[in-house]
Amino acid sequence: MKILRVVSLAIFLLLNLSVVAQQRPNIVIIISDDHAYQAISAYGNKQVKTPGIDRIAKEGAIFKKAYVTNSICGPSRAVILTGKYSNKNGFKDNENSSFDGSQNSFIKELTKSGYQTAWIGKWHLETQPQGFSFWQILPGQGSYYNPDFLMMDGSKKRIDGYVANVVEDVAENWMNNRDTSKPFCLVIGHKNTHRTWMPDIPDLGLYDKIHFPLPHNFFDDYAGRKAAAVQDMTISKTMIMGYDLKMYDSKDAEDREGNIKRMNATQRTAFDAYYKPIYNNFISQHLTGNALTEWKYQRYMKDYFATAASLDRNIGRTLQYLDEHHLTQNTLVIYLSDQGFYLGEHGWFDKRWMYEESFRTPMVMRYPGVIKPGTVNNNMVLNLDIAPTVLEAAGVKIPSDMQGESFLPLVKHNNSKGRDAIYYHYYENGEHSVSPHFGISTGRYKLIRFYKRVDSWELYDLKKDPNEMKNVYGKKGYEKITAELMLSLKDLIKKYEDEDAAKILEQSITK
Ligand code: SGN
Ligand code: CA
Repeated sequence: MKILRVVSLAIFLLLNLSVVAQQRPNIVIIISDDHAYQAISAYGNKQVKTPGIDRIAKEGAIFKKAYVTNSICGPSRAVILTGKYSNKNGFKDNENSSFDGSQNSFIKELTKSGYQTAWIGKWHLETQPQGFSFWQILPGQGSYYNPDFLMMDGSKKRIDGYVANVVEDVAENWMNNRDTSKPFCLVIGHKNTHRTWMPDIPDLGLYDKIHFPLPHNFFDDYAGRKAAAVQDMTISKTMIMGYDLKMYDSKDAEDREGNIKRMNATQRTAFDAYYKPIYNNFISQHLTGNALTEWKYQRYMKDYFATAASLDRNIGRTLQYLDEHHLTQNTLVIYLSDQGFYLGEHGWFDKRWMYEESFRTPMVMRYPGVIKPGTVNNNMVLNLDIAPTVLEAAGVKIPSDMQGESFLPLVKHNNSKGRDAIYYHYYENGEHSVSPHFGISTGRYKLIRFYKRVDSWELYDLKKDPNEMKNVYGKKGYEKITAELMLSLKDLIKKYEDEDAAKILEQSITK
């Protein structure tokens, strides 16, 4: 009798444990590369369609004020993983940093608590992933066509096809073979829409009929903004006709291009059949000056949006996979980019700045039963907050040294106030010549300190000047707000223990 009771108690406990295990949500985080919020229909773009991303927003929440703490690829991913600013996780820039994988991450916390965890696709943190049940990553920036992958056993594997499709295939294959007795956390890292914006073959020409209007500050003269005046990221000067826009004057030149060289014969034939007539037409027009720059902008937009089409389609595939495997109801899905991107604003492509287009990132999140469909969130949230958010959803204690804050309460109770200011620090001082800078944004005002390349302060009133064209630092009437922002900036620097920034501030005060 006693044995029977012990056995039934054990069965009862086991059943309950498995129910608890089942109740912990699965987590799918999709991170794209350089995908601008301006490029998404849910964020108001009327010229392109992004049904995959829009579906997440419609069935969950759209974050209208999601920002990054350091607008560049590797650093952003390191922040997402660790929930810590670059000065704490050590990965400050893409040029000299290499990620210390021995430090803690939300993935390690999830793995420890019984989740199956995987990272598939773009990683870009130099060192190998640590603490995952599985990973299969693109080396460095990865390739659009027939990408190579680094495998867990140290080998390299080339997979035929277009990168976004292949990454999704690998992700689905991992989900098919996972241990279904455990909840899972899968990060899908897409290469799209990184430079050099190479669309999948069926998407070539997708937007050729559309004329993209120039942003009204396309011909910015950078007056009053020292750092903007010395950058090297304009469509007019920096964007390359061959490498970026695929306008090659000879087959030899095209053959030398690594991204093209790796295409198979079928891909190359289709690619050339699309770009050659565009090249011939371009040559016949003899464009110069602004007309040439505007032509480059149209080509940039057409390639960029066609590359984004495949990203969105594969996000749609992930959602469909969850539907077909009855996982939708118990899976939290987050889509975000590693940062925002310039689609011609200020005449630019690329990212890096604390100006809105690169500082802000698209972010949508679906969490059935927790987030009301159609939620529009206007709180200032950060990529820094992903780690604690995911841990809270998984019921795992958030390590006290994580610097982000879970935004689950903000989306659960959509009237919560959230932060009143956010802190930013960009360190790199190389390609594209963007000066290192740090600063504070309250949503209404933004105070930026540039250092190293240029030494200057900028202040913007985003209500009066949403496109950040008029630096009002030192202008009459802004003394009070400048002093207030300076104090808050100091507080945040202290809070996040950013010693580099603290020193620079101190020096500028004693100067
Ligand atoms: C490459 C690109 C840059 C880009 C960085 C960082 N040049 O260096 O345009 O800013 O990546 O991008 S390229 O000639 O190699 O395309 S990030 O996505 O890794 O942040
Ligand atoms: Ca990026």
